[in-house]
Formats: sequence, C-alpha cells, structure tokens
Amino acid sequence: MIQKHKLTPRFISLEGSEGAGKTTALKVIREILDGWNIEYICTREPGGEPTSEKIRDILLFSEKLHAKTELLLMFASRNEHLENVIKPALNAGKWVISDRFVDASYAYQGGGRELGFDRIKWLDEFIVSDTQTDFTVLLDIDPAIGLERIKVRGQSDRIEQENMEFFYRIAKAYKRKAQLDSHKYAIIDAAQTIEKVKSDIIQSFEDFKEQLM
Ligand code: T5A
Repeated sequence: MIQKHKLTPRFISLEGSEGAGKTTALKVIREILDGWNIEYICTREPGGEPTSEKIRDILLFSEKLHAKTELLLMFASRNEHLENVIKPALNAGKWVISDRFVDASYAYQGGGRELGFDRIKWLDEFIVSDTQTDFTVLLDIDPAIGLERIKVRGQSDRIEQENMEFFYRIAKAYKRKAQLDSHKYAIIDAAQTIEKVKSDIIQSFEDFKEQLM
C-alpha cells in the first residue's frame, strides 16, 4: 500500500468572481495533490455540511436579503463548516481545499455590498480566528467575461443577478485582500485559455510546495 505523505496539513482556498473557472481549477488542484500523494478533502462555501448547505439555499435563493443579514448568514454557515468539517479534517492530518472561504466575504460583502473590510475583519477574527488558510488561489477575471461564461446556464441565483458595478467592486476588493496577504496568494489570470490557466495553477503549487519543504 502506498503511504500518504505526512506533511503538516494545509488549508487552501480557491477564490474568484462569478464564472472565473473554479470548477476547472479545483480539478487541477485535485490532480496536483493526488500526484503529491496527499490526503485531502474538498469542500465549499457557503455550504460544505448539512446546516451550512441549508443556509446556502437561503443565501442564494431568497428573494431579498439585507446586506447585514447576508453577511451574518455567511459567517453562521462558515462557523458550522469550520467546526464540523474543516477543523476535524485538519486535526486528522488531512489537507482541506475549499471552493471559497473568508476572502469571499471580504470581496462580496465588504466590497460588493460596501460593508467595508473592518466589519469583515472583526467577524473573521471572531469566527475563523487562527484557522486561516495557508494558500489562496485567486482566479482573476474581468467580471463581464465571467458573467458571459455562466450565462449559458440560464437560471441565475440572487447574487448573480446583481448589477455590473457590484461585480467590479468585488474584483477590486479581491485584489485589495490579495495585496494585504500577498505572501499566501497566487493570482492567476483566468481570462486565458483553460490550458494556460491549468499550467499557471500547477506552477503556483510548485512554488507553494517549495515553501513547505
Ligand atoms: N459568496 C460566497 C459571498 O457572497 N460571500 C461569501 O463569503 C461566500 C463564501 C456562491 C455565491 O456566494 C457568494 C459568491 C457566489 O455568488 P458558488 O457556488 O461559489 O456561489 O458559485 P460561483 O462562485 O458563482 O461559481 P460558478 O460556478 O458560477 O463559477 P465558477 O465555478 O468559477 O465557474 P465554472 O468553473 O463553472 O466555469 C464557468 C464556465 O466557464 C468555462 C467553464 O467551462 C464553464 O462553462 N470556463 C472557461 N471558458 C473559457 N476559458 C477558460 N479559461 C475557462 N474556464 C472555465
């Protein structure tokens, strides 16, 4: 039987605005970690466990929500996710890959909803505390291109129906957050071909691996 590597478990998140290509990126990340022979789980936010998935439904499919309600529900969902999935996995020695995590709150609620970074930071310290990510892949894309990509799906959720200014504020906030935490961010140009995006992600993980060894 092949032994899995015993590196310190790492917490990795994947971020980007709508239609940036997170699904494809996640597949690449799985292939990389399989190649490294690492034990990991893949999860997502909002969601990732039963109660958080119920909150996700409220968040994405309620007709209307006040911005502060949206923010608090994101963190309520996150707390269940952290306590029931993320922390147990890390404690069991597994790596965690999350399709979105707290930086999405900085970008969407802090930037998009204009609630500001300070409020998010307070909740981040209260809820996430020291279970911060070790590495974040940000798929950077002009929101107009991302939204065009997901148009073919037909039905859009409550957040996807927002106006373009909202999505440009999100893109700006993601970049600002990445600058604040530049040591753990890989910013990938997600407007490139799928093949180029893949090779950039692989390279970013090679660079990250060097930091771990
Ligand atoms: N949210 C979340 C908050 O507001 N605050 C928070 O704190 C959190 C955690 C979650 C929503 O909640 C918000 C953000 C979101 O609005 P979600 O399930 O994460 O929703 O949904 P999205 O992020 O919107 O996921 P999407 O599925 O829309 O985007 P993806 O996953 O980035 O898109 P993907 O991979 O399906 O790709 C879209 C299309 O583009 C193509 C793909 O084939 C696909 O058809 N594509 C490319 N085409 C050309 N070139 C490339 N390089 C391509 N890459 C992919």
